[in-house]
Amino acid sequence: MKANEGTVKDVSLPADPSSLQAALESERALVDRELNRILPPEDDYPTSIHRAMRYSVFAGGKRLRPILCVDAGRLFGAEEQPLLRIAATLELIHTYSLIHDDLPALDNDELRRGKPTCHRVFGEATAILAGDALLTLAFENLAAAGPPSDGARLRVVRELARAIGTRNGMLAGEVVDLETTGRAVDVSTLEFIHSAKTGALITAAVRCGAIYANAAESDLKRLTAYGQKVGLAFQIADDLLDVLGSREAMGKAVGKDGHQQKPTYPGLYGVEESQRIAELLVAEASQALSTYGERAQRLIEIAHFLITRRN
Ligand code: GRG
Repeated sequence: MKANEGTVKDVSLPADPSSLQAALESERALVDRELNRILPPEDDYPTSIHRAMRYSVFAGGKRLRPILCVDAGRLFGAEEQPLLRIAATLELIHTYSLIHDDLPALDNDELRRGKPTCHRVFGEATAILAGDALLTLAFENLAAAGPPSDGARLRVVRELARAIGTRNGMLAGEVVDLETTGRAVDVSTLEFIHSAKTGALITAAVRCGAIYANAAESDLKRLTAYGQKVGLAFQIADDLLDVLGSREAMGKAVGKDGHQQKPTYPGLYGVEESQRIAELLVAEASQALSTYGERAQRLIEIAHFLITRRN
């Protein structure tokens, strides 16, 4: 993102925030029902790992990645139930990354989603295994028989594996984040960290919904632009919340980026300019979907919500 780019005219105003909240709540409930269906019951042997997996998945969470996947799939007329299966998979992967990110060897956090972190409740060894198990279950779930078609499913598997891997994916972002902590970084390194660590999975979420719906390459290109811009804006908002938010609202420690000397947008640009960049990215993301008109309204509203959220 170039901070000095011109302003892009927004294509759509966000609708009434309370109606968006209601819609997000109902989509969240659908995702939770699917997660409950997919996850092994707590009393399945060996129970300790199944309890830990369920504890972290159902500790809360906005379910943004699944919701983005569902809304992108709906834009191209996908059927709901198989779409939910892919959407739930995204949340399994996201929760794995949070459990591992919170471990003593990484961020060493005690609170996540307003509750004690997985390793604080179940011990470090079980938390590592619970993260591994969620990641494994995610791909088992995708590969399971049933719709979407084999071709679409294979594309989704590849898309997700790449999004969380070491070449521009989540792991790449995490590694560069670790290696640059405490050091001055330039804008392009910071943009790489944020886009890979957070943006890649968000971009994959919208792309997977569209791939499942058999969207054309030109549509995928537009959704990729939307996902990349929204993903970066989301992480900038996360950086800002670490400075401006509260532990109560966030459900996790705040102010840690500064203490750990992590590279962040507010650290590099200051608060106001970071807010401006996030807003510009959201306007550009909305613009990328302008060709769909009203049909893309929900995705545009979500993009706005992501940078105005309180947690
Ligand atoms: C294999 C050791 C090992 C690590 C896995 C940890 C990791 C790789 C990647 C970290 C990725 C990460 C935690 C990025 C931060 C993204 C972020 C802003 C998370 C918060 O997302 P929200 O706000 O959270 O959607 P909720 O709780 O609402 O789901």
